[in-house]
Amino acid sequence: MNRQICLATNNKGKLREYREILAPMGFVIYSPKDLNIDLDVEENGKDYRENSYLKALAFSKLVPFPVLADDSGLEILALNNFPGLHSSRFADSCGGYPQAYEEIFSRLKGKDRSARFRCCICFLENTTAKPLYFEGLCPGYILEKPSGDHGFGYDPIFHSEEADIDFGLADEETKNKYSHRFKAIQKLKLYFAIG
Ligand code: ITT
Repeated sequence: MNRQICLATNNKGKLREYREILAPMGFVIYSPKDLNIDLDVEENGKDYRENSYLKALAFSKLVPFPVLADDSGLEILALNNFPGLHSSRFADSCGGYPQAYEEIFSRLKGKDRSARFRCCICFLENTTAKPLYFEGLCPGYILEKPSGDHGFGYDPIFHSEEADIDFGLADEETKNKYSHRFKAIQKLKLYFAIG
């Protein structure tokens, strides 16, 4: 497997995590910025898979490497998996993450706080290749108030059950042992028999 990969994301938090997880295995992860690509793909797929494929395909047309795209989100069970596929857009519509946290706290009053992060990776060797998908889940719950400022996105309001830590307090190494992203990457590694 070619160990030079373009990560089709404009999210710096995702980029950091992929590098941290894959660099020790000899992968070189190029960001769109590294390749002078300025592209914002419209995510109008019906689910995480479709969105990850849309992103992978759009970038694959522009780069000479295989592409990995990540579509992910926070799913709150009592809110019918909201914000889910719309996690990033929901934060934008609230005016930022701190405001999105408050909105979630108010919608969750008196409700069960179980939640999970979900990640779907699309690996695309080239524009005509069959896309490969790898998924991971990270179960936990929504905190009563923000805790810490590590990670990105909704990490400061999420407690990971498996890691038994608030992701906002977790160092990268800890989050990357339990996260939805790590689990999806593990499946990709198994598929390609990467040690
Ligand atoms: P790209 O599409 O450019 O990759 P994005 O941030 O828009 O960047 P998504 O559409 O996949 O990516 O939205 C994922 C959102 O889900 C992300 O912006 C966060 O709000 C949330 N999210 C996903 N994984 C997360 C994690 O590990 N920690 C905290 N929030 C996460």
